[in-house]
Amino acid sequence: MRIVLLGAPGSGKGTQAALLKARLNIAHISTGELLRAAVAAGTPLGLQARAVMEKGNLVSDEVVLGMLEERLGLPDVASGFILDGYPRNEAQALALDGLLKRMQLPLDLVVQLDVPEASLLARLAGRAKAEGRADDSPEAVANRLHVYQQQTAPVLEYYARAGRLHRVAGEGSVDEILGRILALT
Ligand code: B4P
Repeated sequence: MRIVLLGAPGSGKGTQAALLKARLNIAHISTGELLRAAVAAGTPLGLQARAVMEKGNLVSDEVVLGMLEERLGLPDVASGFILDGYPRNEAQALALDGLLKRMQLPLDLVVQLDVPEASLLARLAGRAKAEGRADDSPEAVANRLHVYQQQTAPVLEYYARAGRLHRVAGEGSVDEILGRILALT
């Protein structure tokens, strides 16, 4: 099973992807996690990405695509994957279609976690307190939501136009939401 999980910052993508990985025994590929790992390791890519991420902006398409292509080449992808945090703009959606076609890995499911903005703000404020992630500051969160509306909302349209988008209500208990996604698999 190959799944793309879309949703605004704080919509629960990371949370649900971890559960889907365990339930479906497939790889969890989070571009945000891959970038945070590069930042923590201080690689050249990480040094470049750090300032961009702290402001809540998107890292360049070229960098993220290269990172994703490398990740999709690892053996665990053979059992399937959940892609969490990619694509984030229309260019990335087109690049993903091209990449997966070339790799002969067609998608089975595209899911959007739908969460009202007030809940997103409350969740991210909670995580800022609990984890202190640099991009959960109020300024960065406001920018991330703006970037989502401007750049990522067209990705939803892209998949909806092709009749491939499944919307799932992203409020309720984590298990309830997991059940809604699993019902689509
Ligand atoms: P991400 O790591 O993708 O971060 P995110 O959008 O905030 O989602 P996240 O997975 O963390 O939140 P979640 O909803 O799980 O991206 C971070 C940055 O990396 C981006 O801003 C960008 O700079 C860069 N980046 C990543 N991908 C990129 C790409 N493709 N191109 C360019 N740049 C890229 O969880 C949020 C909170 O909600 C948690 O505290 C969780 O516990 C809570 N929560 C989850 N489910 C809940 C529920 N049902 N009820 C209540 N709370 C819940």
